[in-house]
Amino acid sequence: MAKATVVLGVIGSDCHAVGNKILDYSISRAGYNVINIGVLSPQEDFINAAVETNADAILVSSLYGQGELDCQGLREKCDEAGLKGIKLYVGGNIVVGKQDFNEVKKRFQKMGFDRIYPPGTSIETTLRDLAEDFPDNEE
Ligand code: B12
Repeated sequence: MAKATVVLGVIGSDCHAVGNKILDYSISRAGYNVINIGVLSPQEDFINAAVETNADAILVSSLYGQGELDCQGLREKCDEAGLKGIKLYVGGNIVVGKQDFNEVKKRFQKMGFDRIYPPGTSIETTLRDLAEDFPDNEE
């Protein structure tokens, strides 16, 4: 495998930009090919970017509390677009308020997400999981 390609963005009507910039910088520096579609991104933009770049993973951020609605159907749309088996990660503040994260995780797993992160997930955790999922990534 050459460099793994990851599509990164903030889904829906969400304009929180700081985490997105940090993820872009850190994941790029760690040797991945990052396609950053930025904030305010509809599901279709994630999918089109992943198809165009033959991506290995989609990393969705959601901070403003509407993540559960915004992420509905993303896995099915990926399948329809020929992105069967693409890794789907989601993180940020993905639900409204403070909820039992185990329950939140189960709901997002049911929606087809492979990795689901609680608020405040560190860059180190993100990079460790990427390295685990893409062990052959070449820097
Ligand atoms: C700054 C900020 C804003 C700014 C954003 C400016 C900008 N353009 O970026 C402004 C003032 C515009 C704003 C607006 C709103 N905000 Co605001 N905002 C924040 C605040 C204070 C900080 C966010 C931030 O930058 N964090 C720093 C970065 C580095 O951290 P991060 O984004 O969490 O990302 C890190 C990790 O989470 C992780 N990560 C993130 N995504 C992913 C994805 C994956 C796959 C992985 C692996 C990891 C990962 O890695 C990142 C880097 O370390 C938070 C509170 C907080 N302390 O988090 C509230 C907060 C996110 N906002 C909140 C809300 C409600 C809003 C508004 C809806 C308020 C309103 N009623 O208008 C609006 C939404 C506007 C919109 N359309 O998006 C709530 C969300 C609550 C919820 N989820 O239930 C929060 C949590 C505040 C709160 N405690 O209530 N906000």
